[in-house]
Amino acid sequence: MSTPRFAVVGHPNKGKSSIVATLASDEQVEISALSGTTREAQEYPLVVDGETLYVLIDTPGFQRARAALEWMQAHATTSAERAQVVRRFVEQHRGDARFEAECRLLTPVIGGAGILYVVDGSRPFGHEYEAEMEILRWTGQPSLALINMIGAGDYRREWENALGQYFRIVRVFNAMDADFDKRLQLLLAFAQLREDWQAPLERAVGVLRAAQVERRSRAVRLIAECLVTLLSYVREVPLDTTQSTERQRAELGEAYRAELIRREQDCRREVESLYHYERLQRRETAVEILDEDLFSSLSWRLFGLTRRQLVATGGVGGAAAGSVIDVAVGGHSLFLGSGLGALIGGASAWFTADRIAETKVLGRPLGGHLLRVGPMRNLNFPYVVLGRALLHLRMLEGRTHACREPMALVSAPVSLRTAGHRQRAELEKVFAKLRKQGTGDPLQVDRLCRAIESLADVGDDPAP
Ligand SMILES: Nc1nc2c(ncn2[C@@H]2O[C@H](COP(=O)(O)OP(=O)(O)O)[C@@H](O)[C@H]2O)c(=O)[nH]1
Ligand SMILES: [Mg+2]
Repeated sequence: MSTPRFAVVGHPNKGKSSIVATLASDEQVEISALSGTTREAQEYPLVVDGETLYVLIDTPGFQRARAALEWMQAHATTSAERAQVVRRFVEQHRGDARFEAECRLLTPVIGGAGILYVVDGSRPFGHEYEAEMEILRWTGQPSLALINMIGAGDYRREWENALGQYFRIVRVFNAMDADFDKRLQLLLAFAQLREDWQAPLERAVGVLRAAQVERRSRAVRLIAECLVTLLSYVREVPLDTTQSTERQRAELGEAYRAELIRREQDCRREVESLYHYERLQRRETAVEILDEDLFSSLSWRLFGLTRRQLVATGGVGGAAAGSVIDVAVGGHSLFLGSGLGALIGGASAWFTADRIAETKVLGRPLGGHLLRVGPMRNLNFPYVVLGRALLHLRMLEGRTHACREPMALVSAPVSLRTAGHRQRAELEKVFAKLRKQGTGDPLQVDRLCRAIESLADVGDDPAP
C-alpha cells in the first residue's frame, strides 16, 4: 500500500508551512511572516505508533511561474506531452538560480506527490496565480485547492470561481484554527483524489481518531495522578529553636506552595508533550491565565467552587450538606455559637486560598522538633487544580501546530462551577477518600480518572 504524499505548494507567504504544521502536527515546521523562509522542499511524515500514515511536503513558493510556463509552452506541442515537459523543465533547470524555487517545489510533484495548492482567500485573486495553476495542471498529478483565510478581507467567491477552473476539489481551510474534525475531513477529501489513496487515508482517519481518544485518556490520567500527588504532599523541616518559629513556618509554607506549583507545571509539560508540543514550555511565562499562580486570588475566583457548591457537594460534612450557607462571605459570625455554625464557620476558611494547609510543630522521638506542612486540607484546592488542568487540556486540544503565539485564553475558563451537581458530588467523594485514606489506593485514581473524563468537555456550554 503506497503511503500518500502531498506537496503543499503555492505563492510565497500564503500559509503553506502553516498547513503542513497543522496537518503533520509538527511544531518544528518553520513558519514566518517573511516570505522566502522555506527554501527547500522538506518532508514531514505523520507517524502514529511507528507507522507513517501520510507525508506532507513543505515547499518554497513559486517565484517565476510565468517564465517557467512560457518555457514549458515553448517546448510542448501536444497536451499529451505536458507532464513530460514539466519533468524536462525541472531536469534542465536544476542548478539554475532563476528557477530554483520552481525546481524544488515541482520535484516532489513529478515524483508522484499529490498537490495541495494554497491561496490566501483574504486577498483578491490576480492573474499571477494563473501561471502557477496552469503549471500544476500540466503535471497531471491529483490536486486540491485550499483557501486559507489569513487576514480580514473575504474574496472567497472570487477564488472559488478561479480555482474551480483548475481544481476538482476546493476547500476553505484555516490552518490556525482547524479543529481535529476539520483536519480529518480534509484527509477524507484527499482520499477522493486517487483511488489507491482511499484505503490508506481512511485508515489514517481511523488511527488518528483512536489516537486522539487514547491521548485524551492518558492526559486525564496524568491530571488525576498530579492531583493526587498535590493533595498528599507533605513537607517537613527540623525546627531550629534559635530562630523565630513564625519565620520558619512562613518559609516552610512558601516552600510547600512552590513545590505544588512546580508539580503542577511538570504535569502541564507532560500533557503538552502528549500532544506533541515540546516548545510551548519555553513560553510558559507568557501564558496568560494559566500563568496565574496556582494560589493567586484570580485563579481561585475563576476556578474555585462557590461556598454554596462546596457545601452542597458534602465535602464540608454531613450536617452542613444542603443547608443554605452563604454566610461565610463576611466571616463566620452568623451561625456562631450553634454547632452547625461552628462547623461551617470553621470550614469556611478552608474555601479560599488564604488557608492552604496547616503547619504543625511535632515532637521527635530523639528530641527536638519538626515543622510539618501538609497534606492539603483546603476544600477548594482540588477544584482549582482541576479547573486549571482542564482549561489547559482544552486549549491544547483546540490548538494547531501552526499557531506559534503563546497560548492565550481562547474560551471561558473551565470552571467546575458549571459542571453538574452530580459530577461535583462524585468528585468530592473521591477527594474526601483521598483526604482520609491518603493516596495509596489506585482504585481512587481510576475513579478520579473516570470522573475527570466525564468532565473533560466541561465549559463547552458555560452556564449563563
Ligand atoms: N491569521 C492567520 N495567519 C496565518 C494563517 N496561515 C498563515 N498565517 C501567517 O502567514 C504568514 C506566512 O505563513 P507561512 O505558513 O510561513 O506561509 P508560507 O510562506 O506559504 O509557507 C505567517 O506569519 C503565518 O503566521 C492563518 O490561517 N491565519
Ligand atoms: Mg513556508
